[in-house]
Amino acid sequence: MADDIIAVKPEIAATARIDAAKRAAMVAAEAQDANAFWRGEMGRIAWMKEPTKIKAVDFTGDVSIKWFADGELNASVSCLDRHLAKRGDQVAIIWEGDDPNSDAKVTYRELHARVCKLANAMRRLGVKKGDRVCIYLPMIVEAAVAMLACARVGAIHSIVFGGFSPDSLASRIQDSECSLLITADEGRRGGRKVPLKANADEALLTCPSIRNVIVAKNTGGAVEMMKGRDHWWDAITEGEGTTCEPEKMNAEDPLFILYTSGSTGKPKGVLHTTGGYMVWASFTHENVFDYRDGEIYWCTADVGWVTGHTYIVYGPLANGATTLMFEGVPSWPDNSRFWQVCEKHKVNIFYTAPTAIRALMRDGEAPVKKWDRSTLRILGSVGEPINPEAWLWYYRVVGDERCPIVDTWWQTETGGILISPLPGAVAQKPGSATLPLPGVKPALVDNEGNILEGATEGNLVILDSWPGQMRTIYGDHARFGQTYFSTFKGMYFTGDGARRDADGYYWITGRVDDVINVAGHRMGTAEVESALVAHPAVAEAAVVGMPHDIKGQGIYAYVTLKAGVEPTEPLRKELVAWVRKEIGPIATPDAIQWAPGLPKTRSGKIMRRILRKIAANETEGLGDTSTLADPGVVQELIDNKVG
Ligand code: 6R9
Repeated sequence: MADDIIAVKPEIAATARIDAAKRAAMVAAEAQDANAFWRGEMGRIAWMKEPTKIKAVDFTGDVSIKWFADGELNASVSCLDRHLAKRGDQVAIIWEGDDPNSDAKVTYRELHARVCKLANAMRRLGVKKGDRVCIYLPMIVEAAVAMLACARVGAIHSIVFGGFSPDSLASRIQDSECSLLITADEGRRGGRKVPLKANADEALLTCPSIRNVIVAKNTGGAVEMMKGRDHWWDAITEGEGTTCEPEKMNAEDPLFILYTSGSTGKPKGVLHTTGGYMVWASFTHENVFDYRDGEIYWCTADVGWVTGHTYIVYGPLANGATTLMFEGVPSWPDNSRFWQVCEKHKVNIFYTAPTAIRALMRDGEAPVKKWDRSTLRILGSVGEPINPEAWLWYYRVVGDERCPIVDTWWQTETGGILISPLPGAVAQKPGSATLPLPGVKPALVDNEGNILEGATEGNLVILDSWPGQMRTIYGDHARFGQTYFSTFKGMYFTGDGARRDADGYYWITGRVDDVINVAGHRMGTAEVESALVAHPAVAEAAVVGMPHDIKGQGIYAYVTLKAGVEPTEPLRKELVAWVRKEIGPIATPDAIQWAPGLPKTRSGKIMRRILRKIAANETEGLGDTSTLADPGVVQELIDNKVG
């Protein structure tokens, strides 16, 4: 089944922006002269001063990545101003609320005015170019307005997902010393309320850099407002004008920071700059989704993740698209919500995560089939490997075998899609992200960094830069080089493993580092471990991913309690709740096993390889355990495996 090939249908190739011949020509042109190729693509965004320099990249030494370095622009102009003449009255954002009876449409002209009003208010509060602004908002139009208003005044936004805890919010604000926080009274998800302002108040107890807070009224729930610090959005923007001079930004000035998990330490502030990111967002959104004027495009991600940044806001708006923003969840009020929204708003392009597909698959075809999906043309997948079974269900049941599926592999660090089929050009294989986009040069290397040829499996690296690549880790350029360019000298290391088949297709096999992917959300096992050991009853903890039918991976924690503490069911529940509170609900452990001891080498290193195998019930081939300080603990853990 995994070897199925679904050829590009002739009628799709005939009308697509890119067919196989065009793709081949693009790949060849970029390989021959990258500068000329990207000079040809840079006109897809609006420049105040056109760049004369295109690519200046060095993956060695201190690592320096620059694109369009002498160009000047403002990202909000590409997303708003330049569309006004032609599409001022076109809907830019369709907002669909958590409550199926609430929705809204915002035209490009209205969006431009709202962005300018907020940008003016921000300037009045003293926000200047280069300042960091934290955004902690639910999926409401204000989130897009806040992002673009930051871009307008040259402030660097740092969005923190609304599901994160006060602690997680605080550490992100502290790391980049944000001076302004933009939040809402409450969020809504699946019929429940999320106390965003209350969380923010708690976080701000330890965030002295924040001078002002702007609060959007969303649910109308009661919140505390601190005099002098907190301002209602409506009040502070009320008297402001609907035009605002855009700050002139250099192409390499930062656009945003987004924190993401790595294998060690605290989350890293991934920094993206303006010119290259915008070109990449526009290029990939248009070509991967074969976007056509007038189409309704829906990406179900949250703006708190990179997918929301690039494929709800910057890419679609740069391309003058109508982008749908959804506040709710796929399972509420019932499990046909996605398809009901597709019918209601006549969605043409639908982009979601495998975890959602797997969850909906369980309920069979009826909830899908009862809604009209005839407007759908392209389906997309992102966030984790999609298993062939889920792929085929998506293809057959949701897309009626009519819509190509683009399985898009990329990362927060890559800014946009790197490996994906182009719907009119590349035959699909269920479960494979297929081939790199023009200009992207993946390779597989062994653990010594030797490049492997042909059909093989190895560590996925990218050999050369593309415009949307991250430029640094905020405030820690040394860690940037260390994390991404030192494992395999002179290559960008993705942290993923992959297989390449005889057709050159890539099959991502998952992370090869200590990052786990739970329902498409990236998490460092180290973060969950440090949350656990912060509990007074816990002496030591080791966290690994375990296979999970719906979420892809679940969180499995081995916990050693302090001497004299009894392992009880109430304590287990308390620890689960503790981690949720420390990090956020996405980090809820699926299993906690009491471990009187953990398998360690004689030098004291926890043997995670063994713990992963036990959690996955793969206890046959545990490999050599003779080097363990105490080989007896392994059998103990196997005998007491949870679930
Ligand atoms: C965009 C995003 C990145 C990690 C990445 C990989 C996994 C994403 C995938 C995929 C297989 C795909 N991943 N897309 N694995 N097939 N189509 O998800 O960014 O949150 O940074 O996660 O997600 O493991 O390394 P991010």
